[in-house]
Amino acid sequence: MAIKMALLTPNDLININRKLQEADSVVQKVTGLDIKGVCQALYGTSPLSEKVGIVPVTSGNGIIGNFSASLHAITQYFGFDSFVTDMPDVSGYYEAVQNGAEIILMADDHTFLAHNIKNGKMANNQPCTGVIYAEIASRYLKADSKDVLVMGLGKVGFPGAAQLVQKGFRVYGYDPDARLLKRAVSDLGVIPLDPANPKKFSIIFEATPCANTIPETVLSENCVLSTPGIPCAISEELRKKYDVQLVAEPLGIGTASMLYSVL
Ligand code: NAD
Ligand code: 2YG
Ligand code: MG
Repeated sequence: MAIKMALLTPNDLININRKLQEADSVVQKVTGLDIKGVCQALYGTSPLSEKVGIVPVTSGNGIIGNFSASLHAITQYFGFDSFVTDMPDVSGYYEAVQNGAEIILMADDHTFLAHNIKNGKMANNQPCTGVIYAEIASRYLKADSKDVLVMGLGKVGFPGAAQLVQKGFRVYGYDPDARLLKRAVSDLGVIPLDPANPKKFSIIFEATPCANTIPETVLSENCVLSTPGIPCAISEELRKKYDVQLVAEPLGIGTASMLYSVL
């Protein structure tokens, strides 16, 4: 069975270093911490130049141009000692371990993992991405209340919503998939957002593969929108109109969360 999923494209990853630096300065402005600082606070860890082996994987839709090179740039940015293997797949894994990798990073179409083969810890990109984007949103220094909106309650959104509930926020949520919305209500105590009775938020976390998922009715002036979703949840026009502080980056923030979580 073919499962529809949103894969990265080489174009999403162009200028990854610049995108990461720009995201880092927004995170600093919003939270007072940089991405490293948020990861450290979240997991209580910090890198000591751990050696990371990045293994290209050819299965399914195959190699994504710029993916391994972007992981190489991202891991260096966060203070890891990383390399991309020459060979892909099983031969690449063998090469990574043979060359001293302590942490393996690799992805097929369904799973992007970090595995620390020294301490046994393993991380999955989807929950790690949800948790870090939610954590960044939750640290908004100028939030006007404990109310947050979560748009999209799938593989990334649900763990992010759980993080916000665990931190004591009042979490409003919406997903057009009624089963997912129901699960978030019953498992997490999420309050369903009533589209007929909208409310304004100063903190919004979005995790959907769709554009324009944030209606004007929920935006407040200078609100934070923390979103890993591709394409972006908000139009440039609405972002400007409400002076929205947008935290959005295609790969680096989620990867940092995975790596810090396995240290
Ligand atoms: P998913 O399919 O598991 O969940 C997405 C959810 O969004 C679905 O439940 C869907 O019903 C919901 N949705 C669709 N339209 C909506 C709308 N208008 N309002 C509210 N909800 C809506 O996908 P996922 O694995 O959670 O990934 C979400 C997005 O995050 C994708 O675009 C994915 O590529 C991206 N992603 C980015 C990073 C990153 O580092 N930036 C990392 C992982 C995933
Ligand atoms: O090794 C390669 O080049 C490919 N096998 C990588 C495949 C990655 C597929 N996953 C995605 O595109 C993302 N949805 C997950 C990555 C998180 C950042 N959005
Ligand atoms: Mg990211």
